Amino acid sequence: MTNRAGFVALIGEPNAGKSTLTNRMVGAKVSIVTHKVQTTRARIRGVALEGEAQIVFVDTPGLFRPRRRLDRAMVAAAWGGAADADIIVLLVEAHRGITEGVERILEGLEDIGKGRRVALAINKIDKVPSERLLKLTQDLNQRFDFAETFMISAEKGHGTEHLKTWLAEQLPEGPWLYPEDQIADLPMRMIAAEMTREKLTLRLHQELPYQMTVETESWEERKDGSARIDQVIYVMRDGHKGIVLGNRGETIKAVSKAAREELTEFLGRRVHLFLQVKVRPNWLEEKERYSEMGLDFKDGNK
Ligand SMILES: Nc1nc2c(ncn2[C@@H]2O[C@H](COP(=O)(O)OP(=O)(O)OP(=O)(O)O)[C@@H](O)[C@H]2O)c(=O)[nH]1
Ligand SMILES: [Mg+2]
Repeated sequence: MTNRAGFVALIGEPNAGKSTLTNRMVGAKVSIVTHKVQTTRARIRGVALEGEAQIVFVDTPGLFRPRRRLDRAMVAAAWGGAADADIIVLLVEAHRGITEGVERILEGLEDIGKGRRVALAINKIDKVPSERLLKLTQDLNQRFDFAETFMISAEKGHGTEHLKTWLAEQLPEGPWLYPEDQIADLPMRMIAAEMTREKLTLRLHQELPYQMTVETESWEERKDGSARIDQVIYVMRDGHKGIVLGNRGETIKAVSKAAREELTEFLGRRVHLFLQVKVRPNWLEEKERYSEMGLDFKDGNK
């Protein structure tokens, strides 16, 4: 049998379930997930095997109307991921249907989708009665020439195996792109920062998750086999620092505990995690913050 390999970009509106699907396909948590929009900020590659095929899933930031420099860099990263992929899968939320945001993505696909296969995955089918799905499938296929339509629940796992098999069949023949046991292509320090950002996002309200970033400052391997990881949480105002710390440091303690537990499981060894909060009013305009996130600063220019 010949090997197959290639890139599959998952695109869609924020919150569509792209990261949930990436993790399910890979069989491990490589990309963070929250109930809030705009969780993923950069392209996250997760590697899955299906028979003779190695499928490199490219999880992307959600596509929305950008306002800030960070938003623009995120949206550019998402379209860039689609433009580099062998296959694009557009995720649409079953219960929300064809929103204005979806319409805009379909317009973008007219261009970026040219010359490559674009599949449609209607996600979160567990949230709607199945009668509604047929109509939505028809409407979407009238608007764009999808190679195939899948009805899935990324969270529950419905229909995802079928999608995976199909994707494996469509990929070009060729050698695998990563070693057989590799599941992610992101530096460990970034994965670790993402885990902390997820725990923060889950606990902070309103705009705060969008006004902070997390970076791993140092990573020390200790003789006893454990790792000491120091991270900085950048916020924009003094008031935000107080909220992140919480009453008597409760919030940061809970975040640190949750992130440490997840990291310990991911690494399979003991982790000492130290978090520090720094106020940096202008971090959204700093080039270095973008490279730390895996984003192109230039993409944020108007
Ligand atoms: N009910 C249901 N919820 C789902 C399903 N898939 C994802 N979700 C939930 O939808 C929310 C968003 O999921 P994510 O995977 O973070 O979505 P995303 O598209 O990566 O979002 P961004 O990174 O913000 O663009 C989370 O609360 C998930 O648990 C599904 O099939 N059914
Ligand atoms: Mg995501």
